[in-house]
Formats: sequence, structure tokens, C-alpha cells
Amino acid sequence: MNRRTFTSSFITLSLGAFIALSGCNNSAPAEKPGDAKAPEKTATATEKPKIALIMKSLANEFFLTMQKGAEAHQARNADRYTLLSNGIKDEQDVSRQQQLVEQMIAQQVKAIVIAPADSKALIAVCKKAIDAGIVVINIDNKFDAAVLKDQNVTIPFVGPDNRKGAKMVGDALAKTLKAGDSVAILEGVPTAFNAVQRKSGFEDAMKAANIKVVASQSANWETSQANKVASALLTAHPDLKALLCANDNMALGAVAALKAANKAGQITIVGFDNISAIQQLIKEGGVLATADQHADQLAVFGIEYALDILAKKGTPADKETPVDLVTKEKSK
Ligand code: ALL
Repeated sequence: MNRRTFTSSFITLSLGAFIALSGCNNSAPAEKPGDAKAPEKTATATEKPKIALIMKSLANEFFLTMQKGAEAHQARNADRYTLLSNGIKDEQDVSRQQQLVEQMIAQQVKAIVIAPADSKALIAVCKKAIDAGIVVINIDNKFDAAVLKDQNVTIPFVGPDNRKGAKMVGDALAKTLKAGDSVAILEGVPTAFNAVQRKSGFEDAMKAANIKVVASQSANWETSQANKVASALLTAHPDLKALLCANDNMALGAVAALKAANKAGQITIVGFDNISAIQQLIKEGGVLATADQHADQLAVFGIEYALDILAKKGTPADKETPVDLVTKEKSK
């Protein structure tokens, strides 16, 4: 991908996100999530429960896929619940996500299924939702166990083992390298537990193969930041053999940085998410591997879980969802 293609795909993604933010935020058009005004009536026991899905950046294809999966599930289960789906524009806009939770509390939803942008900062507002009688399910990025304990709150987590997923990707990479080689990691948002777990999984795999991690830096899940960080790493470490990216959006930025530095084909890139642009690059050989955490199913698992709890009022427990290695061989 040259600079121009990179820029235009970035614009396409951003445009897609804009359309998503302005058009698809809400599966129940009569109830705009942006309006935090007090509901006109109190829900009765016979009414279908409203479930709110609160995601992170809709500029990331991962969350658009998640949203589509949730909407398809709701369409198949229209008699069971209504869905309000929301996202933010910027991966780090934690305060916007907090506002979304507040708005969903004001709308008296029965359950909130949330992929938090930050593993600590969203807990207090989720506790507020629980105190208001709302079932809260944590998906994708796990809340911090110590802060949950501190605030005396239990929120079940439905999502993959990110350390395991990253280890699988790292192991696939290690097979193509030799002991003593140098690699670098591009981390996600450091206050997100899944970003930390993925970094650890990459490190586990490199350690097991005696490969040196000479640098590890955050690019906050973003393509453009990853592009800058990767360019700087290529200059600082000319002997680098691979870049392990904690998500595919950052892998796209790293791929563009390699092209710009005329190093395409000399340095191996791996990612995490299995977005369509990376699937294509895996086929072409521009990226070695990624992990599929089944974005289309992640929110669905959370919604089903919320419906179960609403129906049986059982004790919530964590639930691990699948994560699979994707390589050229595996996708044949
Ligand atoms: C994580 C997801 C995805 C995504 C990232 C960016 O929580 O699991 O890997 O790319 O958020 O927001």
C-alpha cells in the first residue's frame, strides 16, 4: 500500500465511521441515545427489555462488525428485546463513553453490554447503572479486577483470553524468525487490560523462542499513530525483523511505514482482529498472521448473557469466548 492508498483507505474508514455514527447508532429509531432526557413512562414487566450496546471507536472496522452482528441478532430476536447501539469516535474518548452510560441509565435500559475504552475509568459509572437496577455485562476488554473489588462491584466479563490469542500470533511469527533476532511491539491503549494482555502474550512467545523485544510502544490502537511510531522504530532499530501489533488498525499503519521506508518484505508484521484489509494483506503476504476474536459474535455473546440473567436472575460469572489464529495457510 503506498502513502496515497493508505490515506484513502484511512479516509474511507473515517467516512464509514462518520456514517455509522450519524446513521446507525440506534437500532430503535424512536429512542435516540444522544437524548438524555427523562423517559416519559416507566417500563412495565410485559414490555420487551431495552438492551444498550456501548462500543468503542466506530472508526475501527472491528466495532462496525460487532455492531452488525448485534443488529442481526436483534432482528432474529425482535420479540425478545430492543437494541440501542452506541459508539465513540475516538479510541481514547473515555468521557464520551461515560456519558453514553449515563444516557442509557436515563433511558432506563434493562441491560448495558459494554466494551470499555479504559479498564478502570468506566467502572464507577457502570456501578451507578447497577445501583439503578441495570444488568451490566463487560465484553471485549476486561475491567480491572482490583478496582472492581475496591468499589465492591461484580461485573461479569464475556470475552476472549487476549494473552492466549497474542501468544498464538507470536508463536506463528517465531516460527519464521531465529533465536537472537530483534522485534518490536506496538501496544494498544495502555489503560486497557486487553492491550496489556496482548503485550504479555507477544512477550511470552518471543521469550520462548529467544527472540529479543528491543522496543515496545503504544500507538493507542490507531492507524495514523502506529504509522508514526513504526517509522521511528524502523530508524532507531535498523536490524528489526518484525513488528507485533496489538490490533490490525495499527498493523495497517505499520505496513504503510514499511512501504514508505522501502522495507516491505524485509520486516514481518502481525496483528490482532482479522479485519478485512488485513485478511487481504495476509493473502498477499504483506502480513503474516492475526487473531480472530469473532467481532460479529462478541456483542451477541454479551447480549445473550444479559438476556439469560434478566430471565433467570442467576449469579453472573465470567465466560471465555473463542480466539483463533489466522494465517495464509489457515485461511486457504
Ligand atoms: C479492543 C478490541 C480490538 C480493537 C481495539 C481498538 O478492545 O479487542 O482489538 O482493535 O479495541 O479499540
